[in-house]
Amino acid sequence: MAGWFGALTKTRNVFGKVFTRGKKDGRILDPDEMEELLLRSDVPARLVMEMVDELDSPFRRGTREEVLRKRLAEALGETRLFEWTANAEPHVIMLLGVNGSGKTTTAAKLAKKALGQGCKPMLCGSDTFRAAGSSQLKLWSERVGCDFVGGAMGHDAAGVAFNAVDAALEKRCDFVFVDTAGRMHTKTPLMDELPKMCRAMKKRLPGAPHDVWMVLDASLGQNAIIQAKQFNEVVPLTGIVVTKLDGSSKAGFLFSVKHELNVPILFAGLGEGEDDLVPFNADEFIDALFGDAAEE
Ligand SMILES: Nc1nc2c(ncn2[C@@H]2O[C@H](COP(=O)(O)OP(=O)(O)O)[C@@H](O)[C@H]2O)c(=O)[nH]1
Ligand SMILES: [Mg+2]
Repeated sequence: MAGWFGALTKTRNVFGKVFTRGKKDGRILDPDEMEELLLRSDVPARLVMEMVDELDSPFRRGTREEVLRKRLAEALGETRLFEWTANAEPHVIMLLGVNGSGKTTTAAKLAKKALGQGCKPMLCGSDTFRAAGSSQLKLWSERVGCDFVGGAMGHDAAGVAFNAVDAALEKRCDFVFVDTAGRMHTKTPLMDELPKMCRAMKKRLPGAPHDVWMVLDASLGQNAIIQAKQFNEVVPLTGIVVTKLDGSSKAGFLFSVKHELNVPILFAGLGEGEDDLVPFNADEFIDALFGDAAEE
């Protein structure tokens, strides 16, 4: 299983230079150089300006690394752990995002996690937009060993979601992970399908979907935030799953999530394998960004 430190190599290569290889000719980076590095890893500009000012201030409290860590930790906010509990009724979690962000893989990884916690998951393949959309998740359900309800291409996604909740109630599942078709946040008809799916699930199980998680591809950096804001306007998000942290040099965008969306980051994808999903942990994330860079 991939770990934080290995996964964040690319972002650290940019970010970590602030302290390690950032000492040019034996001197510490000047504020402009530091600003450029932080911006390159997609740390939000507002935060970069504040941090650089503070780092440079004669009234700075603590080492520069301490100041930076404290500011970054504040920007991330407290780590929120998702609780895996067996439920009297299925807890329905809908996964949204643009094409290729990692929704299907994440649904499978979550089902595997639920099984590992002694819970009974159901996977719902409601990506009826593409021929392989639902069958891809069906294969995953066979691999991880859990129930599956899906629909063929062209089927009504809301109907598929309804059927999955119905089956999950009957089979007494603890969780339903509803994989959805990838959609661009700018395409109105497809975006309109999301509230319709929610209404369909609610008809069968009041309260469903209990959670709506946006799956964000870390390699998109700040663009991922723009997408999430638009989805959030159509269906209010309750959590973020960040994928492909392992391939991204722009993981600094995560420092925008609390300020821009005020939604917790719950899980992080650190690789393609079914076990490469870990609970998001703010301290581990920040530690992995700094590496063993020590300063002053
Ligand atoms: N490296 C890496 N690849 C991932 C991760 N999550 C998903 N992928 C890959 O991203 C691609 C698209 O994933 P998929 O789940 O089909 O995206 P979807 O279109 O949102 O359903 C696949 O090749 C996945 O293996 C991750 O955390 N790390
Ligand atoms: Mg998919």
